[in-house]
Amino acid sequence: RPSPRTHSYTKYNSFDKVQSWINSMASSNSDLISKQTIGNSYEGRPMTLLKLGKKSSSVKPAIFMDCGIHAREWISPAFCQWFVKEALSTYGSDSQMTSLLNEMDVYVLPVLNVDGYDYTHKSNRMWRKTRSRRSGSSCIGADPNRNFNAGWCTVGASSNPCSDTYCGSRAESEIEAKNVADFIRRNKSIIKAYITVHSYSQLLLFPYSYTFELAATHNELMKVAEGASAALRSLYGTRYTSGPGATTIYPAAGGSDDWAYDLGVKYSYTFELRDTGRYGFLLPESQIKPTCEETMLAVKYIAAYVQKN
Ligand code: ING
Ligand code: ZN
Repeated sequence: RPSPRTHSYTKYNSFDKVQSWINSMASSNSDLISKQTIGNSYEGRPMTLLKLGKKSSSVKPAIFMDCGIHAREWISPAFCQWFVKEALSTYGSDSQMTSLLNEMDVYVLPVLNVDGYDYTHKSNRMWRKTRSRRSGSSCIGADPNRNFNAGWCTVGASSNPCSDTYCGSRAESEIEAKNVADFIRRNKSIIKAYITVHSYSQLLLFPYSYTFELAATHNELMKVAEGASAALRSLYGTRYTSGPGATTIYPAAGGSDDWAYDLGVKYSYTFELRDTGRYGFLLPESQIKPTCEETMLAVKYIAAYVQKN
């Protein structure tokens, strides 16, 4: 059975519900899934990573995907949950998923900013940042997607702790960003693709955001993004724009995709899911299913490309 009977994939689940779902998924599907904690958050919550893939005696190449780096972007963790469910329930019947999980491992971090995500459910729905405290300011948190070591705090980020795009006191000052960066550095030789899921704007972004310079493999990144966007659009007609972050959304330093790319992860993408602003972060639960279904096609497109390259 791919999921506990009580879990809903078409609701925005609380951190506690996601955490118990992670635990029961990992214990009831042990031939295809395992979990590991990559560290704890500032407030002590576990950051639990799921590893999907057929067990193998040889070292498999991998894809890393995180959701929920920004607390209020609730459709993002909903997508990671959907992805895990779909992967497990279509393995063995969908030829692409079967081949993907036979040949590669997919690491899924359903909620990166665990403290912020919990806070959006309990106190402030529009919170974006982490929940770290610092001396000298009563403002809380830093933007985890300005905290990676990629042109850190040079553009599109603030050094004011009260700003929503506060870059932190130094690169990886936020333990949640450091835990992810440490995992990716440790597994650098096997991680072939990095995918990070945000909302909203319907964009498929790739490096760079911290500079207007084009990535060394710009043409290939663009080709794969356009293929993925076309696959997404084929289901319900949802239009995505593809391109480098700096010119497609705005210049911003310290993003995880730029950092992963410069580390050597050749395929590095940021999704900005539905919608284009009608509901924004408050995307109705009725849109979870169609959004996840169409996004699956784009992620599977990227995965298939990575698998054969
Ligand atoms: N958008 C991203 C943000 O962190 C982004 C855009 C992507 C910036 C990649 C830098 C690098 O601002 C949202 N909606 O969070
Ligand atoms: Zn975001």
